[in-house]
Amino acid sequence: MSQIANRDFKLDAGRLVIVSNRLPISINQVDDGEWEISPSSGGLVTALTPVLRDSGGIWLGWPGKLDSGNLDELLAKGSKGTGYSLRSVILTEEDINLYYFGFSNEVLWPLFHDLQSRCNFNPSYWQSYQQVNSKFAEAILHNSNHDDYIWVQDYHLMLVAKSLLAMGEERSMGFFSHIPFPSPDIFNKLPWRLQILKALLDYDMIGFQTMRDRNNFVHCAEMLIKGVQADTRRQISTVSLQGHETKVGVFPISIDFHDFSVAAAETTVKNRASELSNALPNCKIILGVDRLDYSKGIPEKLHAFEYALKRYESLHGRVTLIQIIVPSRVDIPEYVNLKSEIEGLVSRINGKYAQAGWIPVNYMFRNLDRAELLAYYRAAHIALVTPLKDGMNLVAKEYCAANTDREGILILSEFAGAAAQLHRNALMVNPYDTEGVANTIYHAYQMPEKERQLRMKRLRGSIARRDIYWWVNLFLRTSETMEISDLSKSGLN
Ligand code: GDG
Repeated sequence: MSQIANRDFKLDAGRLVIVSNRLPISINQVDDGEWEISPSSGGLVTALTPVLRDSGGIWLGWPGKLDSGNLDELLAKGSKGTGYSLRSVILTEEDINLYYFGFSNEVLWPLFHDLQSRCNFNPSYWQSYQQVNSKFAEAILHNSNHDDYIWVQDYHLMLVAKSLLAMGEERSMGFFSHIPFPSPDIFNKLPWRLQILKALLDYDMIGFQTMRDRNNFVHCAEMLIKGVQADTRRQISTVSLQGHETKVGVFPISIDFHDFSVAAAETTVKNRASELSNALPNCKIILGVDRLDYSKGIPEKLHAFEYALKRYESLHGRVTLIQIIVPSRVDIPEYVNLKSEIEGLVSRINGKYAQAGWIPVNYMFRNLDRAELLAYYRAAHIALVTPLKDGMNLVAKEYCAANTDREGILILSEFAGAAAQLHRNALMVNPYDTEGVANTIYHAYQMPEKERQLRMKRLRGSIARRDIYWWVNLFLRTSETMEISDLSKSGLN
């Protein structure tokens, strides 16, 4: 299987140092006041673990809000058995408010998702963003040496390479952007656009999720920075400024396909999926799983579902939308308003269309455990993944991986990064087109088994070939010495 072949990467020399806003751990205070720590178990952590372990690597980030005198001891416990160590960057309450909630989530997040009217360009956020990026650079300086490869994750930390250089230090550094990169028209609105672009060019390599993002970045650099030279003729572009060359490539992130597929096939998950289906007799399940975020297009999805019920009476009593929303950033007023808007829409739809024995929208606002999530994926006839803009969207890939009986249909927004890879076999929609999404729901509802199976088989094949291990290997290999000819063999094009 290709996913096994994807697991064989080793760094040539030095250690791998992963840097992210949060450490991959969860910390809870138990009844007696003691802190309990456990490693997180996402696909990214699983895929990075072998390379981190083989190189004796380090993961560096903010441990979260905790008040423990024994942080080092706690972190040693948290990484026990993983083969790598955890190092903390301590952030104050003010850092979190200004750098994280402020600059990262009220400036960069909305702007990079093309939602500039939601931005709050508060200058004190920018000050804090610079200071916190310097804190991360200092932590890298103290915890790494010249042979190490430093891989920085995501939009919270775009200035880290620059901050390190300002300290007179150099490291080999790569950056991966999990979120989209906007077009020049939108990026230009950022008051600190030049500083951010130039700082990104201090990395040796930058990875984006899609060609769209990479092209946007290169266009922004060419338009805004005097003296920049870009070469985009090859799979991996280069952007040079004042003698420093940055490789810029496309590395679509993925999931541990094999693991999802095997876990979804377990008897307990299968039985739970049957229970969920049996609880809704004669009904096809349409599933939405989204973090509470305005970029995910949840109200737009509900409008489209409502429109489908209005236009196609034959759907009444025959489909149920199960919408799972994972609580997120609930300290930000915009997210609280979004939650109220969603709840208002759910109650309007149910108030209008519910009949004895049938509720059109089943709404959950909570975290499900993994087995329960897999059971929902398995039970769903249709997944409705309609972000207004998304770096990738892993839910789309997870749904397919869990669909071991190949019966399901993926309806996917053309503005999700995943669309670049999955558009041929998913049903593609424009999430702003209420009528179009409603028609696609009806089309999916009626799709014959043979077509469903063929589409799902192809979706699964393409996700299995380019799983999370493929992603880690491709990024790290490219950052070392990989030649362009090798890249085409790796299936990026
Ligand atoms: C950012 C980018 C990019 C969801 N509900 C539950 C649950 N989840 C898990 C899913 C999935 C993850 O959360 C959501 O990932 P997404 O990719 O959909 O979205 P973001 O959180 O916005 O992630 C995104 C990603 O980074 C990676 O680069 O794809 O575009 O925005 O893995 O499974 N997990 C559990 N219970 C739930 O109820 N256990």
